[in-house]
Amino acid sequence: MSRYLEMVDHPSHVKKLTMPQLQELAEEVRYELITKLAANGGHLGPNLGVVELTIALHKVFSTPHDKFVWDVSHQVYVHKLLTGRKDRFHTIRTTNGLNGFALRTESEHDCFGAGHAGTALSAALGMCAARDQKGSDENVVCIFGDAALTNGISFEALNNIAHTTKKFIGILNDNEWSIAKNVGAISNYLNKLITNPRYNKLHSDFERWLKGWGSKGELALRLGQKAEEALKGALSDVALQPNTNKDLTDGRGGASSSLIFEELGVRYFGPIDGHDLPLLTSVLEFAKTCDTPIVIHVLTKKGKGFEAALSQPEKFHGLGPYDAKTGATPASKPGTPPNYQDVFGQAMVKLCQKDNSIVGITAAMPTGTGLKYLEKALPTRYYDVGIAEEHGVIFAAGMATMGYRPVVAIYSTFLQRAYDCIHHDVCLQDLPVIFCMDRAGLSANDGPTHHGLFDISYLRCLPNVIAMAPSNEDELQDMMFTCTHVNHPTFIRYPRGGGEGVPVKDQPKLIEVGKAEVVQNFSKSQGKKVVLFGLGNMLKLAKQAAAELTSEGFDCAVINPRFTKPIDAACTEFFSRAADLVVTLEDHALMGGYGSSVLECLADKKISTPVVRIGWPDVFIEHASTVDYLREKHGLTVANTVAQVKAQFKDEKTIGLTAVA
Ligand SMILES: Cc1ncc(C[n+]2csc(CCOP(=O)(O)OP(=O)(O)O)c2C)c(N)n1
Repeated sequence: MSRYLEMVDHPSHVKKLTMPQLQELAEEVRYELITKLAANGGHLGPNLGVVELTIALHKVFSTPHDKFVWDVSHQVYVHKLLTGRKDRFHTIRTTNGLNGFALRTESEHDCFGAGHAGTALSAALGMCAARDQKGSDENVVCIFGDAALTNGISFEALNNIAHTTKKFIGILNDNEWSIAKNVGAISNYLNKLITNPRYNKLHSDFERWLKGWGSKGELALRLGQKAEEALKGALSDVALQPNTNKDLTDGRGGASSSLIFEELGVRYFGPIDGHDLPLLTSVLEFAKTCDTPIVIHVLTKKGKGFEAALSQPEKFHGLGPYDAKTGATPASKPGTPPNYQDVFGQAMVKLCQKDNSIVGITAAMPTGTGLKYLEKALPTRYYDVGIAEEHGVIFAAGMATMGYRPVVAIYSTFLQRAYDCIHHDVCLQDLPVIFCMDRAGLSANDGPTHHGLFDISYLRCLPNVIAMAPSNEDELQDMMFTCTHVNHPTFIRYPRGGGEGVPVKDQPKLIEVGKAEVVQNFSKSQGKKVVLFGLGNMLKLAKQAAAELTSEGFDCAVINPRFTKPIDAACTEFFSRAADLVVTLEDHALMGGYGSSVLECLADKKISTPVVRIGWPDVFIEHASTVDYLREKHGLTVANTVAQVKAQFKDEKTIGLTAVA
């Protein structure tokens, strides 16, 4: 079936194909994406949108010599298929399989890894600067989405391009969608560009500009004219419509234009149809000859070629398994506990209905965080700031100074972007911003870019922080309610996916700040005393380990610490003095995490009880099919906890009434 895809084991093979063959290849790639991703899911929609663009890039440029820098890099599946990874493509996002993002260690064709948005323009510009320093001749092509463009770093890079290099090729892949619909003034501006009659004027400017280049300009002009000819044809197919809207004037006598790019010293070219292969290849050929920074505005359709994905761009941005024919996704099994994100979203609506000072803020993740419930129920209390975590956090700080209780709903890993804002704008001013950190723990299929394993460490060193982790979904709601009564920055971390299945109360209750919950006290049996502090979702594991240890003669206490800052020093001291061994369990990096805070507490109080810490080791944890696989591999299991406890007592003859195994 896949006649041409079969032939492509290296991008150089793409160059050998004729235009009709490339068009066939595009169809085959689409089929491959739709059918191979169905089993495990993935970023189907964005990849269906860049099929022609990626083929054209490989037709015109030559990786690994030339560099493709993809923003977020969730749209590199086609690139993977064309760069010698098609035989492993079905393994993408699974244990030991291909990573779902660009990964330098995976292929020489992946020159820059990513997973977080907004990094591509800076990285590509750095590569251009290095190339210029070396005097080498690589083309550096940066592919960034319309939502990635709204990110602050993208603009920081754009601000620097013209005075850093003469040769920079940017491709603005505009499909009008972030994960949800793209928001904000930049998004509106791009829409104006698409529908702007001034476009034609720009192209005559462009011609004049090319003529100034002498002999090199001649070639460029020939290619440019070819491209323009093709463009004119394409434009009617794309979105160019006469623009009669007076509101779109730009204050300079013309309609709103591509001035943002042009004023930044970057030539703007477009918009062009991103599914027209001949057009794309000729425009990219032309771009190759440009000795001035250039941005090509490419219009694509997220989900192109698959009806279900076209009609539901948000769902098909990234999803689990689906039916390759209909796009239907399996319904969750009856009795499945609700996801934390849904409990969060519904609790937000309840809290906001009772307290007018509470508002919700998301950085382009209304569905992933669950804040979409608030958007629907109380739209005026909901803010989507776009992919702009730093801005979102400082925006929240601003609102807090005016008496509001902003709740920043954010993934743990994306909050890293806003670290200085947490420090300088929220904590230093001791403002009551509430951070609800979803995905605090593993995001197994995504891998290291998305695992939220560092927030306890990076927050715990900041004064004024109050940080906590619920052990179930009801406690999440209680913690949210509690945070609305605390006049300091508060942070709640909870994992991806389902809760524990406990009922969520109608009315949340206040929790005492800094107080742990004693789940199980020592039984005063003869056995060696082990206290297990199981943080957040690890409380369940602590209970299971305690049950097993108890059956082997140990006397166990189990604590739900609730707070990672301040930790409950009195409880920690009491149980650690009483115990022969302390065990801490956390779904977080061991380095600087909750266990470290217990060690510090014990050191300060001169308590010499040994401590076993269970958590993630000091490496970036890889991606895998399941959380369970990674927990097994890295020892976050009941079996390893029990084994480590027993190892502490290996020289003892008995641990109570039973002999040590
Ligand atoms: C810093 C950061 N915040 C949020 C995200 C989550 N995220 C992944 S892709 C995406 C939308 C990207 O949209 P765009 O750049 O337009 O590319 P498209 O998916 O439309 O091709 C978002 C918000 C992220 N990866 N990084």
